[in-house]
Amino acid sequence: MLSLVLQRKFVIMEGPQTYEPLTPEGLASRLGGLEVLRKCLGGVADQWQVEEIGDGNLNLVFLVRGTKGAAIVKQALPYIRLVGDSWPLPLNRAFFEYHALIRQAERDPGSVPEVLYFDENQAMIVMEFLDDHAILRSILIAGAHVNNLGTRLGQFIARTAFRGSDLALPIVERKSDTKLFLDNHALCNITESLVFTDPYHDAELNHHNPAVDGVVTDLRQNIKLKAEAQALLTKFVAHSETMLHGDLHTGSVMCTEDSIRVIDPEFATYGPMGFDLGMMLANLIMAYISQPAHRNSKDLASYQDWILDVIKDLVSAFNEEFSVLWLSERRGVLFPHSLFEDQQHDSSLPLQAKQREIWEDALGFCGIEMHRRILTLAHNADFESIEDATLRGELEAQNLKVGARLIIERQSIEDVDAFLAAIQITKVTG
Ligand code: ADP
Ligand code: SR1
Ligand code: MG
Repeated sequence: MLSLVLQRKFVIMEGPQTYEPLTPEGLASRLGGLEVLRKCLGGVADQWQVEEIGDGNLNLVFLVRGTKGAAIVKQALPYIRLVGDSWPLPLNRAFFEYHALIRQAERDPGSVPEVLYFDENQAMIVMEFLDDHAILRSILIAGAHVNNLGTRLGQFIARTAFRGSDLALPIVERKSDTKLFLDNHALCNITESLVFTDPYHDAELNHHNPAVDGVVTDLRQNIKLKAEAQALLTKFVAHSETMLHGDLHTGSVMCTEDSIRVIDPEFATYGPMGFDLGMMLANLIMAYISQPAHRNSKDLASYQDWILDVIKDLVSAFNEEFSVLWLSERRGVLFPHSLFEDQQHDSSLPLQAKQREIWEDALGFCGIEMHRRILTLAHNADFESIEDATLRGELEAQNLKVGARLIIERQSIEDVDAFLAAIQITKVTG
């Protein structure tokens, strides 16, 4: 099927080189001359073993192995892989992914795969192969543990949020980065429609389990909910505050038992600080809510408790790290020391207000993400892999209701304990 779409149908002239999708058969001859790849893989290019391992919605991902090592070659396609050529998508998403990866590496060293090479014309990034790592979503479905997961994710989100913003960056750099990433409008537009808007009406590519029809009708008739979802979208489009990963779900994190890396920031844009936090919380909650379908009754409670601990660690690491950076790296144009510390005036009041705003936004974005993963085009395996249709319907319904509650009540959910209480309103057992 895939090889059909790869047949030279998309040969696009862009600048000096001709864009052409890579194939497993042609990759070695096309990239064999790349010094950086030869060094990393060793041996001669015609002995490289190439496998297309992409399981994402958008791009080609090749694992290339040589005698000495391995590397990942990721290439954008001029359309959405999940849908096909009826939905074109610009190749420049690879450019934004590359720019986001190098900034994330600088702002939180060790958090992302190292970029080895970037070819803008071919929309191709060559990067470090995360050997032995698995996608976090599969880890959570399988019931495995990752040490330090919540803490590391919380630090990543805080560091990238803080260090990409006017709290930290020199004003010229922040403005030129904002300009650069706001050009990623095609991918932002997917988020704007598919994530924020489509759950709340009968959009063309939507699909959902008929077992949740009743809940879906209620959601779509709830004017307050739709208004709040649009208020959150307004924040997403109009609050260009920091460089976001933009698609930070459990499928964008790869782990071993002791290592945690974030991948796939092609949706990077400038947006509100609570967005990545809310997306990640939503995906952890969906892992939690779907557990009764994946665990036996002996392991269910302890594994769900572990996920709750991960969520608590994440929120507390985010807040701690953000506070540390507020005190130690606040060198941007916002909340300058000249107004606070230099006058022996405490800056913890504006810090708390900022953290409160981020938390409230995050809860809202969290609810939206919980809705779109059940109702629009791109569902997630946490629910999609549940074979028992009745149980799946019950869990999806619970997920939808919790999402609505988070969106509507976000201003009164004070802290992580109140948040965790809200996600446990309806218990469904396996
Ligand atoms: P897409 O943008 O299409 O969603 P991803 O960047 O999510 O593609 O990559 C698809 C899959 O390829 C991931 O789920 C993962 O299994 C694998 N992958 C991506 N990057 C790496 C990497 N650096 N090391 C190992 N595997 C990777
Ligand atoms: C049509 S793209 C659907 C989803 O896949 C990506 O991974 C993003 O999550 C996007 O919303
Ligand atoms: Mg992707």
